[in-house]
Amino acid sequence: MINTLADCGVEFCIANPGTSEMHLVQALDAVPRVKSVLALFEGVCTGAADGIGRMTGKPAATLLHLGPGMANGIANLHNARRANSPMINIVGNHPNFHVGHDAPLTSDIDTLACNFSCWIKSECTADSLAQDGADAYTATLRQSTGSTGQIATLIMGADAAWGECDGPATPNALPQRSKVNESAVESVASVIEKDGSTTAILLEHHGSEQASMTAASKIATKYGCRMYNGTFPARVDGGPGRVKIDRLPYFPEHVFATLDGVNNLILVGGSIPVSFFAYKGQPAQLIPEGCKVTRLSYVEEDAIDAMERLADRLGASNAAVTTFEKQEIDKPSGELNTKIIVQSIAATLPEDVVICTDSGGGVAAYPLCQSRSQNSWLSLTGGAIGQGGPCSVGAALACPGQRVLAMLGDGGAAYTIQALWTQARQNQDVTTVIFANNSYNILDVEYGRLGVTEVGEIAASLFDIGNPSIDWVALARGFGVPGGKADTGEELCTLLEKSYATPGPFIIQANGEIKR
Ligand SMILES: Cc1ncc(C[n+]2csc(CCOP(=O)(O)OP(=O)(O)O)c2C)c(N)n1
Repeated sequence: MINTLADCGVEFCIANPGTSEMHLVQALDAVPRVKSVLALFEGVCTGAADGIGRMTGKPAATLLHLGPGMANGIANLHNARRANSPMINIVGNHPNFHVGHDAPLTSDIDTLACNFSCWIKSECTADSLAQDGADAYTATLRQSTGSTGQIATLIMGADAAWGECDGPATPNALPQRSKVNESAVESVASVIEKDGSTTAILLEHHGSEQASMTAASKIATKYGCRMYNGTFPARVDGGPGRVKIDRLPYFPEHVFATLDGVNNLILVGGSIPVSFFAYKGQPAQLIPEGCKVTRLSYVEEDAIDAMERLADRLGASNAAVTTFEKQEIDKPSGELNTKIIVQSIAATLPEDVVICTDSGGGVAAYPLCQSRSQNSWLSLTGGAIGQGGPCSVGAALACPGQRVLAMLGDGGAAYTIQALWTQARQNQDVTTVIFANNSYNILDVEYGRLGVTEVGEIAASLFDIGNPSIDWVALARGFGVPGGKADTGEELCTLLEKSYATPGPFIIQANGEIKR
C-alpha cells in the first residue's frame, strides 16, 4: 500500500504511531521515497498534511493511532475539509478478532471519521490494501459536489497490515474537473453586459487561482465590476505583479458595507457569503437586499476554464489586468501595537514567502504585505484555532527553499505548540511570530457585541491568558527552536531580519497591545 501511494504521488507521511500501526511503520521504513515525519500531537500531523495539500495540490498521508489518535487530529481535519485539501489518513485499528473483546483502545472510528471524510474504507484485508491505497488517492482528488479536494480515511486492522499480499497496485487514472455548461457562461455574461458596474465577482476555491483571477480582472477593467476573495481563503497567491483583489471582511456589518451598491453577485467556485457567527436578529447571508446571485461555477468545476471563456465571450480577453504595485514600506519604531507589528512584518517581508495565519495573528497584515513581496497566503479556513503552526510545518515540507512565516495569536498557538518540535527536528525555515497580547481578545470583542457592557470577574478570567503569562521563547527553546522577544518596532524588525537571514526555525514573541 505504501509503495502504491508513492507510485500515485504521495511524498509525505506525517505520523504519530502506536502499537496497532507497527506494521505500517515497518512498511514506511522499507519505502524511504515517502518521507516519514514525526509530529508529537495528531493536530500537528493533520494540520501539516493540510499545508502540504494546499501548497502542492496533492494529498499527504497521515498515520494516526486508532480512534483517540485520530480524534486528537480532528480540529485540523475540519480546517482541512473547509480548505478542500486532499489528504489520506491511515488509521490503525485492532484486528476483527480483537475488536469483539472491547480492549481499552477500542472505539467507533468510522463514526468519528464520517465527520470530515468523503471516502472511508474500514474493511481492509491484506489482499485489498494496495488497491485501497490507489483508490484513497483518487478519492482525495475526486471532483464530486461540495469538494475540490477531499479527505480519504483508511482504517486498517492490524491483521490486514500483517497479512501477505501480491505487491503494489497500479495507480488509477486521475479525475479531471468538469467544465461548466455554456448556459452558465451565457447567463453571467448577460448580467455583466447589462449591469457590470454594480456587479461583484466572488472568487473562491479554484476560482481564487491566479489564472481565474486574471480573467476576472480583465472583465473588471472592461465592465467596471468589483472582485473579491472570501474572508478566509485556503490559499491565494499575491504580492506585486499578481492580480489585485480584496477580501471580504470578517464582521457582517463590514461585509454589508463592502458590498453596498452591489446589485449582482457572481459566484465563482464558492457560495453566498455567510456570517461567521449568528447574531440575534441578524441575517445569516451577507448580501445586500435585492442583490441577484448568479453562479458561474461550483466548487468542483473548472473555474479557470469558466472565467477564461467568460472573458472571451465578453470580449475582455485583451483588457488590462490590475496588479498589486510594489511600495517601499518604512520600518517603524515605538512600542508594539497591531499597526506597528503589521508595518514591521510588511517592511521586512522576504520574497516568495509562504504565510500561515491563525486566530489573532496576522490577518490585519494582509493588505500591506501585498504591496511588498510575492507570497502565498494560507488562512484559517474552518475557524478551529491551532492550525497555523502545523500548517507551517506542512508548507515548509512542501516548499523547501522558501521561507515560511507563521503569524499566530498567543491563544491559537497554545493549542498546537508541538509544531515547533517538528520544525526543529526537520530544520525548517519557519519564522513564527506570536502576537502576545496575553488575551483571547476576539472573545472579549464578541462578548461586547452581545451588548454586554460590563465584563464580570469570571468572564474576564475566561478571556485572560496572561495569568500566568506564557514565556514563548522559553517554551520554544524547550522544543529546540531559538527565538527572541520584541517590545518595539525596531526590535521586531531586527529579529525578523535575523530570522530570514538564518536557516532553520525561529520564534519571535511580539509583546504589545494587539487588538482585532
Ligand atoms: C478549537 C477552537 N477552540 C476554541 C475556539 C474559540 N476561540 C476563538 S478565538 C479564541 C481565542 C483567540 O485568541 P488569540 O489567538 O490569542 O487571538 P486574539 O483573539 O487575542 O487576537 C478562542 C478560544 C476556536 N475558535 N477553536
